[in-house]
Amino acid sequence: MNDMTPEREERVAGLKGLGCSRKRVEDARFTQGKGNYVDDLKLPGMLHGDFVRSPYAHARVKSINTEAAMALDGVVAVLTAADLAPLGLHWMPTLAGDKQMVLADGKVLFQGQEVAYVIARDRYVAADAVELVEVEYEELPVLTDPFEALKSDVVLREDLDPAAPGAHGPRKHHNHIFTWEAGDKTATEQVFAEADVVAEEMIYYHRTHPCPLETCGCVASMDKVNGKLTLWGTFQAPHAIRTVVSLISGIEEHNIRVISPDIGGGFGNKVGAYAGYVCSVVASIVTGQPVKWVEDRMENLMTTAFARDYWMQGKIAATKEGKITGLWCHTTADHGGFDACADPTKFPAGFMNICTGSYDIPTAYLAVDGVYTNKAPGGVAYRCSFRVTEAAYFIERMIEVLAIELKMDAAELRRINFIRKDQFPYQSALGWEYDSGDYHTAWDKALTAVGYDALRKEQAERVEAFKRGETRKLLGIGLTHFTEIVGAGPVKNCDILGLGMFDSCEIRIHPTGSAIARLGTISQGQGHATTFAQILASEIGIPADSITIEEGDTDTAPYGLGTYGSRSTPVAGAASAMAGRKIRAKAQMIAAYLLEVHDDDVEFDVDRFVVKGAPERFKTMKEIAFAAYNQAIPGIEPGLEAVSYYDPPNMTYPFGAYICVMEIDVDTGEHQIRQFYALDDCGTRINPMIIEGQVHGGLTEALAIAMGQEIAYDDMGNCKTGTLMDFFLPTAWETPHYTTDHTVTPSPHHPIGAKGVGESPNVGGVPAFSNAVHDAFRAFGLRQSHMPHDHWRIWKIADDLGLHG
Ligand code: PCD
Repeated sequence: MNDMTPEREERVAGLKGLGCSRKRVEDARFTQGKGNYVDDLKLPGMLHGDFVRSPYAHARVKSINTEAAMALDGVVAVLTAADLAPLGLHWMPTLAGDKQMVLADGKVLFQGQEVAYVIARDRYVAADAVELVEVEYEELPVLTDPFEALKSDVVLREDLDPAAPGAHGPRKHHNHIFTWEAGDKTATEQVFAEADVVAEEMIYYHRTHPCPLETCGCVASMDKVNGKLTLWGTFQAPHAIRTVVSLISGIEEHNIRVISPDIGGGFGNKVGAYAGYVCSVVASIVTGQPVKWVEDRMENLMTTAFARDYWMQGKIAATKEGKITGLWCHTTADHGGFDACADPTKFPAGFMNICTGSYDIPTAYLAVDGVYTNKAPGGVAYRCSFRVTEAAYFIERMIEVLAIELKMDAAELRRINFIRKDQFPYQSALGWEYDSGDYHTAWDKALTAVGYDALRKEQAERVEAFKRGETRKLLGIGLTHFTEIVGAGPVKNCDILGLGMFDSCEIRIHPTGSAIARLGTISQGQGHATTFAQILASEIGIPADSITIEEGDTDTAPYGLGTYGSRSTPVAGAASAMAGRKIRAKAQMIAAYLLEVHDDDVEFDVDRFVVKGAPERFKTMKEIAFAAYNQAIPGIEPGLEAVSYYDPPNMTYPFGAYICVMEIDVDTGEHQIRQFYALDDCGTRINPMIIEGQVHGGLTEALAIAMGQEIAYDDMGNCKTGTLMDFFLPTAWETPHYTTDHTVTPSPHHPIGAKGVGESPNVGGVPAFSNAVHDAFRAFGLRQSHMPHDHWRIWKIADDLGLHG
C-alpha cells in the first residue's frame, strides 16, 4: 500500500497532516481583532478589583485605614488580610510547597506586594480608591543580595520556624529555603584533584521576566443560586487551577468551571496562582457579582513571577587534550520573598541537573541553595523547561571558559566531547536518560553553513587591524550546542502539587465524518488548533480542516496539566496520536464488517480501510463514521469516540546548534548581528512553518535577555525596571534576520517521534548571543562578563580591558 500514485499523493495532501506547513487556523480571528481575551469579557453587573501595593521592599504594616476609600462613590468593598483570615485565605500555598501572603499579613517582603484589594463599580473608581487607602509602614532592613541574606541577622520570613525543615528538606539559616543536590560529590572532587586542567568561573544568569503582551488577569463569577463558580483567566494550566481553587476554597470541584479564553502569550508567566485570582474569587463570593481583575504593565513586571536569578559557581575539569572529565556546579538561587517557583515537586531547582548539556561528562555534581530576599517571588520557566535555560547557559559558558584555558578552538572542544550517536539512549552523570540525538551531524552542518573556518580567519585579521588602529569594530563568533529536556513528564517522577504530569486528548467523530478533539493543554499563541489537528489527520484519515481543536474549558476538556515546559507536543501530542489510534482500531472493525471480511484482512491507507490485496474494495473514514452512527453492528457500540490519558515513558531531548556572528563597536558598546544561524532538531516535525515561527519568537526573546532585558533592584529593594521604558522588549527594529535549519532525529518513545521545540530557541539563543559578545573580546583576555550585555556593559568590558586607549 505504500506506492505513491498521484491519486494517493493527492489524498495525503488533502489531509494537511504531519509535515505540512498548514496555515494557522487561529490567525483568521487573531489578525482581524476577533480574539477573545479575558479583558474582552463584560458581564452584567461586573465589578472591578485593584490592589493597594507596598512601596517598600521590607516593612512592617502598622495599620490600614480604608475609611476614605470606602466613602468614595462606587466603592463596594476593600479587603485586607483581616477580612481573609477568618476564611483561612490570607495566605495561599505556592507551587513550590511554600506559602505566600495573599494580602499583607503584618509585614511586606517585596516592593509591590499586595496589601489591600479594592472592589468598585468601575476600573477608574477602583484606581482612585486605591490612592485613598492609608497604610502606615515601619521600614525594615532590606536584603537584595542572596549571599548577604544567608549571612544576615535580619529574618525575612518570621512566619517560619527557622529550625524546622522546609518543603525540600533541612534549612541552614533563617533566610535559606533548601539545598538540592544531584550527582556524586566525592567522585567529582576526586576527578578535580587529579585533573590536568581545571577552569573555574562564576556564571550569573540575571533576573528577568516573561512580560507577555497580555498581562495576567481573571474574571470570577459566583452564581449563588446554582452554587457554581466560573473563573475565566489567563491560565496556562486551567485544570490545575480548578483543583487548587477547590482545595483552598472548599468549593467542590464539579462546581468550579475554569476557562482559559484566548491568551496573549504565556511564556511561563501564567502558570502559577496569584493573589489577584484569590481576591477576585473571594470578592465575587462576598458581593454576589462577577469581579474582574486585570493587572497593568507595572504590576506585571514588578509583582508577577520573575525568571532566572541564578548565581552559578562552576568548575570544569579536562585532560590536556581537551576531553572533559568532570563538572561541578554550586548555584545560589534568589527566590525573593516567597518560594513560588513553578517546578515539578521533586525538582526544587527544576531540571538544572541537565547542566552536563550535550557532552559526555562522566562525573558531575550539582548543588543548589534556594534563598529568600526582598524581591518579588516567582522563579518561572520563562520559555524554559524548568531551569534548563540556566543549565544550558552555564555549560555553554563553561565550555568557552575551558576553551580559553586550553587555548583551544571552542568548536573543536565541543566536537570532541559530544555524546556520540551510538551512545543513545545515553545515561547522564546527573541522572537523566537522553532519548536520542545526533550532535556531530548537526554541528558539522552548522559550521559548514556559516563558513566557520573563514569566519575565524576574518576574526583574526580583524584583531590585527584593530591593533594597528585601522578599525574600532571587533568580530564575535557565538557558538552554542544545546540539549533540552522537555515533555514533563513521566508521572512516576513529575508532579505538580501531587498531580501527575500526564496529558490527554478526547476525540469525537461526528456522523458526517468531521470531528472535534479536546485536550488538557492550552495554546497561548503556539498554534495548537492548527497542529494537533494535523497529528489527528494523519492518524485517523480525516482532513485537518474537518477537525476542531478545543482547549481550556475544564467543563468539557479532559483533565490535563496544561501548556508550559514545551510539554504539549511530547505529552498531549502523544495523547492525540494514541486517541487517534483507538479511533482507528474501532474504525477497522466497522470497515471489516461493512466489507464482510475479517478484521485482519483490512488495512489503513491514508483516509480509508482497504481489503488487503484488493485495493478496489475499501471504505473511507467518512463512510465508516456514518456507519458508526446508523448501523447496528453486532458486538460494537454505536458512535466513534476515544479518549487517551498519556503518561510518557521518558522526556524528549530536542537539541540544536546555533551560531551568532556579531560586530561590536568598542567605543559605543553597540552591537550588530551580522548573521544568526539556528539549526533545531525536534524529531518529527508536525508543521515546519509553525516551527520556524516558534524559533523566530524564541530567538528574539533570547536576544532580549542576553542583550538588555533585566529586572533590577536598587539597594533599598526598589524595582528599577517596572516599565517598558526600562525593561527591554525588542521590536522589529532591534530584531536581526535569522536563518533556520534542521535535522530530524525522532524520539524513539513518542508515538509519532516528535519532541518539543517552543523553548529551544530561547535555551540555545541566550548562550549564542552571549558567547558572541565574549568571543569578540577573547583575543584581549576576556573570560567572563555578566549579562545583560547592554551597550553600557559592553563599553565597560572594552574599557576594563584598556581598549579605549
Ligand atoms: N511543533 C511542531 N513540531 C514539533 C514540535 C512542536 O510543529 N516537533 C509545534 C507544536 O505543535 C506547537 C508549537 O510547535 O504548535 C510548540 O510546541 P511545543 O514545543 O510542544 O510547546 P507547547 O507546549 O505547545 O508550548 C509551550 C511553549 C512554551 S513553554 C513557551 S514559554 C512559549 C512557546 O511555547 N510560549 C509561547 N512558544 C510560544 N509561542 C507563542 N506564540 N506564545 C507563547 O506564549 Mo513556558 O515553560 O510557559 O515558559
